[in-house]
Amino acid sequence: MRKVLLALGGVAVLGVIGVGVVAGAGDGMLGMDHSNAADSGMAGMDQTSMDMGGHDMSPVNTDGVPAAAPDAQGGTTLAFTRSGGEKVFRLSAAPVRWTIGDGTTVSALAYNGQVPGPVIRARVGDRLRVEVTNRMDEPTSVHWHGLEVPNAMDGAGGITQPNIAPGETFTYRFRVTRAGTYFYHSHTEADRQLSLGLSGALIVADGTEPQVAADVPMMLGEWRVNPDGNVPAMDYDGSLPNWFTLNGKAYPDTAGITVKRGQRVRLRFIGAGQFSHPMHIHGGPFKIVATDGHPVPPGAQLTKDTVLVGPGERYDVIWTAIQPGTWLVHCHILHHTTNNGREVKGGGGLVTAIKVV
Ligand SMILES: [Cu+2]
Repeated sequence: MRKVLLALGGVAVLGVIGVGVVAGAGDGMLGMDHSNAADSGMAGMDQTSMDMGGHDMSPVNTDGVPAAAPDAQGGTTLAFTRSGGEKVFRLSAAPVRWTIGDGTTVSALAYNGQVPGPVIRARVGDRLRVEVTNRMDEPTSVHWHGLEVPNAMDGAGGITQPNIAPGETFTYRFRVTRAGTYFYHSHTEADRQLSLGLSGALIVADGTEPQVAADVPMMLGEWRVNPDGNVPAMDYDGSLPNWFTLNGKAYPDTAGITVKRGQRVRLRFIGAGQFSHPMHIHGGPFKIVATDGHPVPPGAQLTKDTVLVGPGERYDVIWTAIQPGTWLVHCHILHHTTNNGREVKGGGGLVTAIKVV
């Protein structure tokens, strides 16, 4: 609710520039005091649409929901069966109590009980059938971010399909036409559901990818953990994230990577949350070989040591292990390398390491 007010306030300011700016400053909008904005009765606000906006900030109800094992990993490869020329995958969305690490457990929404959801791996030309069952008490849908699918399969809840009601199953069918790094996520109350864990990587291969010793999807995400529980992390006061996760875990509980000197690592950074993360690798540069699922021609590949990964973006980078040692991979917004504001064993949050032996 509060976020909707902020957004509408912004529209009003933009729409009536002279008056809007003065009114905004005067009524506390610039100070982000949303209560004042509500009281001021900003022009153009539609109470009904605000209610329908329904940015539900409540924690996930996990009463009676078993906790995943503290060392359970998200992003495991999703098994499939074959039927009628299709690869059949099954996703089930349900609440889970998920340990993000460093002794902290959140109430999350998860696909197949893990955060992030399992990785769907496919090959160009595959026909996919993904059966999505909603085991939550709120409606949902699944969007295939970056894939070119028929409109009716696009998963924009309430736009291209009715939402999947609690207890129901919806079947998505489409053919994958391009190799690359994609992800799937809820597109119903996405502000809430994606922030609370409903996303997973989708990797399409065509056999022409550069060969590497380790190929690692890295889903970047954020959490707002309060003393009495957690709520969706969003970009406004009161809900700013204080925990940051790489594939559903905060350092020192993030999974590391081990390769030999001279070998190459492909990291597939996926901006799965609502914040931007400049991802930096120690120990040598990397090449950006693909962006948003599109290969970068060799002559255009930037050599860098930091890449800013915004929400929704994917960057595939290839890093070569030049020297032995433990080389950090981390976000360079260093607040994002803390756990609730503190460092543990040299970092927190969006930190992992490549060990070169
Ligand atoms: Cu960051």
